[in-house]
Amino acid sequence: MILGAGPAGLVLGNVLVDNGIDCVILERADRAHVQTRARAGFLAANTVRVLERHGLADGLRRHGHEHSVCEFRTEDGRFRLDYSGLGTGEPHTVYPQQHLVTDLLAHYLDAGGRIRFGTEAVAVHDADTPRPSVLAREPDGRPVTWQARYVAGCDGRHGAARRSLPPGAAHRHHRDHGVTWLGLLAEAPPSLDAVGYALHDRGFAGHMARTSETTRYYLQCGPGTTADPSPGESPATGPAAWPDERIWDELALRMRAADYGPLRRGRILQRTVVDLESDVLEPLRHGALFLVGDAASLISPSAAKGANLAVLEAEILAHALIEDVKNADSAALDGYSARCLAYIWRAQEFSHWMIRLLHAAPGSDDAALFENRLRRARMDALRTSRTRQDWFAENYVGV
Ligand code: RFL
Repeated sequence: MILGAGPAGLVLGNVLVDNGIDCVILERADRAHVQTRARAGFLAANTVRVLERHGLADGLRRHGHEHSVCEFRTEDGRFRLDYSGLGTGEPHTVYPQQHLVTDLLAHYLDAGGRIRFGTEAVAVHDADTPRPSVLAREPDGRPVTWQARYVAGCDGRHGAARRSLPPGAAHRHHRDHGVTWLGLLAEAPPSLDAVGYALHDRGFAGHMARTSETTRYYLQCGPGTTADPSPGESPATGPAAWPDERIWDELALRMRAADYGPLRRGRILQRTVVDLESDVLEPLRHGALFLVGDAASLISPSAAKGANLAVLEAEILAHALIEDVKNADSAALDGYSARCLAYIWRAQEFSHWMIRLLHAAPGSDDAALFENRLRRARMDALRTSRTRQDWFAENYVGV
């Protein structure tokens, strides 16, 4: 039984079904919602290899495009890194997550995979007994209980899998990085041929291509900012504080458009408030319940790792389940948690480094001044040291 039809659940479902293992996916949302939820877009080279290995990469090969340059804009000027010529020499593939999910779903259904849309998992019961089960709510609200030999919790950070862990079953590592971004999707072509990272006294701004007609932008904003209207919200932090015009003016200022070229403006299609947080559960297994993707660990989008980890972990779990079910060999299942956590902590470490590269420490006391001098030196090393650039490229494009 798989909870959730995001990248993790669908990669897992596809590999299992293609290997003759029966499974059912329970997905809370309807199909249209799942196929239009815009989130990630930068796929690491290893993610593309995983998808290719399982015949899941046709769409991204046809419609995705390679991307390999990032541009940093700071008070000291700008510099570009072509990371496909550094580190492991690999580019990203840009392919919107909702298109990937659409492809994965089509492949899964074509292969005879079973999925229940509009069905919310409520709780996983008896995961540490020989008879685990999932209590779910059908689209008409009726409760239903599914028996399963194994349950893969691919239902994200707020899903039933995490909630069902009994106290003490896992340690939760949590870090709030104290930075908030307004995540924006603009109906506008990309404004530069690179991922743009702009550091400015007023805060961070980021630019990431999605398609020829849409671009994702990030704007560091004040803590407490909200994207949806709420009763009693403050005019300074509510969505009304961020009309399209203010967003574009602020992006242009922080990205130094006057010096480096104008931004191509358009309608803002989506505003999401993203608090930069890290959250890792350890271990990722409780009896028959396995945590995968965002359910296992949450990572800030500063280094674009979340969807990539989800795909990687799903493949690792799929192979382990196949070994167990077909060959009665449970060694890989026993090693699932430790193996994935090694990747997760590497990604967390790099993401943490990126956060400290891209954001000024708040305040003007000695500690903040010291941190900000370190940040400037970090950027300077990235600008001038080939060794540091190789390290950056390897971690930026890898998982
Ligand atoms: P998902 O994609 O959240 O899918 C979980 C699915 O589970 C369903 N669900 C339930 N179903 C049944 N019962 C329940 N109780 C359920 N509760 C939830 C949900 O409806 C959903 O369909 O998790 P998954 O598969 O682990 O995939 C993780 C990725 O989606 C996530 O890490 C990335 O989107 C993060 N991320 C990025 N990652 C990258 O690798 N590269 C990027 O460029 C990138 N950009 C981003 C991002 C995340 C963003 N947000 C959402 C903060 C940009 C943004 C703005």
